[in-house]
Amino acid sequence: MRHLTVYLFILLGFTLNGYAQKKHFYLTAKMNSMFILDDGSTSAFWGYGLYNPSNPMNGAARIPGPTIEVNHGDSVHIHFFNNSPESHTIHLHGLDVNQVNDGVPATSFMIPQHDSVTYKFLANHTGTFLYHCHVNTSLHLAMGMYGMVTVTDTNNIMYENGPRFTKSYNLLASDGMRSWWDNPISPGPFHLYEADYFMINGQAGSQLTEGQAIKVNPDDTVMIRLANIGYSLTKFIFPEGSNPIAYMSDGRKLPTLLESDTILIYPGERYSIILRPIEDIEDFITISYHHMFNYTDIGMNTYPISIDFFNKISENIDRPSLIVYPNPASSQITVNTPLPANITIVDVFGRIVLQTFLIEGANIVNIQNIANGSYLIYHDSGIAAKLEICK
Ligand SMILES: [Cu+2]
Repeated sequence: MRHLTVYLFILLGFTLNGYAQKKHFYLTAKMNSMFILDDGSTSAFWGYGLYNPSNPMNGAARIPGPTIEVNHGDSVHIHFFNNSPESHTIHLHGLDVNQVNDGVPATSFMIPQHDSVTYKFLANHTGTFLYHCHVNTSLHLAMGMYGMVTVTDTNNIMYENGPRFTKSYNLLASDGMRSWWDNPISPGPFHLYEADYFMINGQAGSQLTEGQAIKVNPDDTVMIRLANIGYSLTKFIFPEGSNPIAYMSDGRKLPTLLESDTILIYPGERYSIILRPIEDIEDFITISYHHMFNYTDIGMNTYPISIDFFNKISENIDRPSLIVYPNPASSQITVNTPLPANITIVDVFGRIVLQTFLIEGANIVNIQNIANGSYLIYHDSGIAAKLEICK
């Protein structure tokens, strides 16, 4: 009977786990690849690509390597085939893997030319991770051997009891040194690496076009996975009113939410943010790249973002503003509204903490029962304001 109970628990566990399954990826490494730079010229690089398992020699590489997208609970198998003269590995950066699957040559093994291996791991944490080659890392990574790993909950929840999102985007920052790309045979010494080409998702400058814009429609809750696999410190600066909130870093929930329009990301770090916009925006996220020793500004990219926050009613009114004071507030606020309507106070998790009807003009709203923290006040007409509660 006890055995049956254990068996039932295991069975139940698998059922509750939902859609967990085996996911297979076929990744190759290539060294004689070419890609197009922002100025229209081409450059050599080394990188990862997908191959068809029926013909491992056919894969083509790209910068960054293909994103390994899996669901929480999946058992992930990466079948790696090295189609290049140098030895390589796949190091699963930030993922809980055992030593044999870690891709660090000193503690596991390298994959020589035309050899293959299957790296395996269980995607037991949602979040944003990276992978890169760990052979002569300074050179192989700078040559382009990296990519992103995303682990997503099937219900689009960031983590257990975390916020829900409806849409997500990935922004992977990286850099390169053109003289190394042109002549990878004698790049050293490694400390002379000076990045002079800066990318987001393998593209730079004018290659980052409107077509790739982050688009937020009125019903969207957008998550953005930010990561840096370059050798520079990156600074992501969001337009005012887009209201990014970082909930996770390095594949784990942050102990304190980070609410800032500027997010600093050091090499190897990742942040998962959700946008809680309070206005319409047609602008850019600015990504600046800084030297790791002296923090000088060495590069910049802009990534288009388009937020359609206002609902239909608001299109007919003359974009009035919602005035809230005092702010920060402790026990009550005055909300000055141009139109009679409902207001909804929402916390950073998107949970409604108060909803009340307001008349035109000044209204006093009691907030005594709301805990300290940051909130957004949405007005039915489509306007909104930030509110800090501090008792
Ligand atoms: Cu390598």
